[in-house]
Amino acid sequence: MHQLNYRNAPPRVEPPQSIRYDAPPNEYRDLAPMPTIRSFLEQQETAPSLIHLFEELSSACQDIASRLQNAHNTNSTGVVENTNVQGEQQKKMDVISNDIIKQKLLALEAVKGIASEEEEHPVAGHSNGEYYVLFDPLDGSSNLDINVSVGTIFSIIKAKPEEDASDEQAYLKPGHEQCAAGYFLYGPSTQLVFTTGSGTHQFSLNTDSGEFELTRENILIPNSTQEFAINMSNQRFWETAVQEYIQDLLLGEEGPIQKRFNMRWIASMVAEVHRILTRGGVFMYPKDSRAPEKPGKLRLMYEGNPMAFVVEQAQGRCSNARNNVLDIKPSHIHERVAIFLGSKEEVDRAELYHKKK
Ligand code: AHM
Ligand code: MG
Repeated sequence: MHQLNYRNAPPRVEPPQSIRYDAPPNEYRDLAPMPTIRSFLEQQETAPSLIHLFEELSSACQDIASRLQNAHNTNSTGVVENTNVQGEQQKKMDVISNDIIKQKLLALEAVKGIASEEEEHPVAGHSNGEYYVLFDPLDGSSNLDINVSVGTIFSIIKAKPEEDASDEQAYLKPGHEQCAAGYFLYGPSTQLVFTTGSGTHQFSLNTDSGEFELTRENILIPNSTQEFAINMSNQRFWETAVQEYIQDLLLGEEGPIQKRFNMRWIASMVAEVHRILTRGGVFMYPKDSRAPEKPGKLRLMYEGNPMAFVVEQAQGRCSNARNNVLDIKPSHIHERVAIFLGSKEEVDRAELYHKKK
């Protein structure tokens, strides 16, 4: 019988500060058994109720992963008739994924309530539950029809006994109050990346055993980068500070930043964040003038806060260009936020361009 000895695995070496295109090696591949979510969280002395919640969420997302694999065979791609609360076209898989997670979580005694990007209002669960779970069931779903990676993003916060879980006020806590957050990435393989406040870790679904197994521990985002991600087609709608920052990135070694930059845009936030956790980079979805009443496209509670927690625990940064996203006091459950996330040096620099204005 092999002992669980991943704590003795070789220490993680910070990747070089240049662009790297290879994923770091899996330091745990020769261990048997490989650490599972449960064994890993037990080592971290995570509360049993939270471990159980993680396992149930993982099983829901495993279900979503297999439905995605058959989505083109089962006529589950494409859109449904109605739009969601934010007036956006819902994909069939948005609705299916939302229902799978909602049903699984509301069955748990530990869950006091849920809030979803696809639900107009939060839904109360067990009155004695300890946690609220907020989630974007299928982020980047416009990529589904073209078979590009999508993901589920989640944020877990502690609930208080006196709170009313059907009232959104109970959920409106700043991101630094999250007790766990992460995402499931449905790509060539299904991966779970999360933090409970002590580092950011990656598990990969072993489709033979049906287990998520630890494949990277204590992920570190390099401080500097030569890669950025932004939807350039919105350029004319950006604020001047963003215009100037991107222009200087494009000037490369001939501009004030004196470095050549590469650009990527997958239009799937989970995949972009995953790339940044793998080789560094900066991802931006700034405020723009297309919808002046909204401070950005992405949602604070389902996208900004959880990704900010994951990235900060990997030594990166996440800002709305003025403040740390985790410090924002939300005022609305579906609130939008501008996002500048990733390698610290570039997020700092983006903030500096805004301060100068
Ligand atoms: P969604 O939650 O409706 O899927 O929207 C979020 C997605 C992100 O995954 C991605 O970064 C962004 O929207 C893409 O936006 P754009 O359509 O401007 O490329
Ligand atoms: Mg989303």
